[in-house]
Amino acid sequence: MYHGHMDFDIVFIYGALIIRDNPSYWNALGVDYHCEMGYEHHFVLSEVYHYPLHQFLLDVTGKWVGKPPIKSYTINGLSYGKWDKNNGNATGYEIIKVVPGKTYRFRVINVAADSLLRWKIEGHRLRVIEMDGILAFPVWTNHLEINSGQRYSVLVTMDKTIDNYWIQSEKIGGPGPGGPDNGRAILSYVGASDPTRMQKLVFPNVTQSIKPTSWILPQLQPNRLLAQTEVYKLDPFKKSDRKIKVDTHMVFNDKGERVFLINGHAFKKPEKALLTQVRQGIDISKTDPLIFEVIQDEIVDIIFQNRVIEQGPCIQHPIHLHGHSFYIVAEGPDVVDTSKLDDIIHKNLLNRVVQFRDTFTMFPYQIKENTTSGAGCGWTVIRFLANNPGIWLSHCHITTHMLIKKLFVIYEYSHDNPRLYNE
Ligand SMILES: [Cu+2]
Repeated sequence: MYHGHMDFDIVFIYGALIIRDNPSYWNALGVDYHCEMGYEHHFVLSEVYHYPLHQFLLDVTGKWVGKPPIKSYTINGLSYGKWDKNNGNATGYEIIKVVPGKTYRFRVINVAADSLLRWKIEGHRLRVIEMDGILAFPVWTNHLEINSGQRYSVLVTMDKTIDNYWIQSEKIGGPGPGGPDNGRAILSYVGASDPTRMQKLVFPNVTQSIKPTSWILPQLQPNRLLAQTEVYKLDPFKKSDRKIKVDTHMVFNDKGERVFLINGHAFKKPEKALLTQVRQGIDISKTDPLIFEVIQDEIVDIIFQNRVIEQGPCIQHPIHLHGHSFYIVAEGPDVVDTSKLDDIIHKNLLNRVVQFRDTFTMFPYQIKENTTSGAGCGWTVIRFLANNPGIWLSHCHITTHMLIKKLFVIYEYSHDNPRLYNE
């Protein structure tokens, strides 16, 4: 996917960026991963607020008012029913025509500014084969749990009665009200009656949140046997050379603004672009405690600690690291005990599958009595190989969190090219 990254641009500037595999490669993969050429479609999930942008920014980054509710979910930019008072601008849902009996690869992309979504197709099973560009051992499911910034591919066989079926995005997880119920598209078998894009819906009941423990997608295991050898340069069992702790706590500052502190600091927007500074020979890691230096070819662990926010509960965060895929090597409730971490990671790697991707969900582990601001809300450790020198942002993919500084920088130093500059 691509999307705007400044302010709230993500709700206006986004789309699918699809890199297709070489068909000869697909033929070698076998039936579990196979769909015929051309039987593909993508679904970009987003959201609309129906609220003035300047006011939105002010409500979130100024004295805390809170973010307005999401009024519409869209699939491929389309939705129905809540675009304005008279519904005059509604374009109606997207209709995807499919050939009965064929197997399709559907790419599902969540570029929503905020929402963790469940995505499903009425009556159809999904075979998940890819997460964030990494091929996985296929897992069967009735729905995807897809967080902001995440991508999946699923194979779906059109083996049901010739008819029209709902495709649905709905909000899961997180505190507060559920999301809007108009995140729909229509799967229409060739030979079925023409569906109307604008039909009023009788919505099936929106089901309640799924507990993190019953989630399906943590089962997804990268399939290292397949030919993506370029991406698997790191054996997750190799111990890290460097550990970076990222301990976040959302508080109110003295102006009444909400702000995320990381290790007690709020990220300062640099006065000059960081890349420019590096090219001028400045060691940017000395300019801000939230610019973490790593050295090319190091194995790096980032330990993310989540905490109860001020005047609020534990919340989930979709965390993205630019420039790298990583293993999610450990996670747990409360506060991480770093003295035992290497052991925990090793046992974890022996006993369960670990995902390899570029955006993960930090689950909001909530210990009931722990509702004081700053109490532990769970932690996650990711492990990556520093094989891509540059200046890389890591941030929460909830845009309002990023706006209030849930972000930091990995400065990946290269001995061969210390100024990151090709003459
Ligand atoms: Cu967040």
